[in-house]
Amino acid sequence: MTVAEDVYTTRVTGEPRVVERPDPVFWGGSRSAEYTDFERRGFLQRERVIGDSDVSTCLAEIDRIQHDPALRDDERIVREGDSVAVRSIFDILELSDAVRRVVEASGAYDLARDILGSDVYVHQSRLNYKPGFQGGAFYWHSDFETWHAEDGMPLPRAVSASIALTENTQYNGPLMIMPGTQRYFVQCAGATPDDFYRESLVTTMPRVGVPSEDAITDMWRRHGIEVLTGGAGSMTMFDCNALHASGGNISPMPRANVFVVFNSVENVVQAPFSGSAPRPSFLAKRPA
Ligand code: 6CS
Ligand code: FE
Repeated sequence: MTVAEDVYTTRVTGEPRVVERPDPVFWGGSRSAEYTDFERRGFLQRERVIGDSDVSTCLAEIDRIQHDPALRDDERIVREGDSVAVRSIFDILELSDAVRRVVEASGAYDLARDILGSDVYVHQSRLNYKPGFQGGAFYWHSDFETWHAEDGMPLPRAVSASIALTENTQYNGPLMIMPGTQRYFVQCAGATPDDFYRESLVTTMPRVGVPSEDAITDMWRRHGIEVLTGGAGSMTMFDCNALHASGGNISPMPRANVFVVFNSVENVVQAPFSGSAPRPSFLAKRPA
């Protein structure tokens, strides 16, 4: 695909537009009721994909990594902008064999293969950790908009599995999705600054790569917002282009979720479509 033919042009200088997505949401063959529902809403949820002992194993690994002096200044450990509290741990599947094994046993890989209609590889893995009282928000965005512009992901043929390690309640910063927005590509305005990830991963509301308030309001009016609660061990699988966000967490209860992004092997990342330099491998795995 050349930039000239790029349907998913974004980081525009003029007025951003909303374009209908020409590509499928469900790329697989036979559709179960669950997959038909995923195609319509842009996400699906499953309870208890991992058991209590696996949840405990993963939480212990998060604690180990957070307190490992050898990782204290590692750029994969992203801290909140206004404190030393950990916001995200990237490359969680590389940093923890235990977490990797738990995710491999969760059913997420097979589910991603079914939805994407091909074999898959991990584009990015992370733990988003919203500690009690200090968990920061993530403003409304489409992951695919970033992965297309800054990582060179050609088409929206990727999904994210979010596996809850703590209960996700209404009050501790759960994922919120605008169901159906996966079918529209919301262009964003503004050129991508150099090394933008150093800012975008930390700040609640990045200055580039987020839709306008008008676009978000329009999408909210047409699609509403669903708050994705679930017990520890539950999983949400959502489309890479669904508009989503999460509020801050000022409750005493932490919200810790493992996110694994599966990309189709037929959708391997190329040169970033916004012309910026490729991001580090902990954000976007590149073919060897
Ligand atoms: O830039 C990224 O890849 C990350 N940023 C957000 C807000 N969601 C996806 C991903 O973790
Ligand atoms: Fe996101």
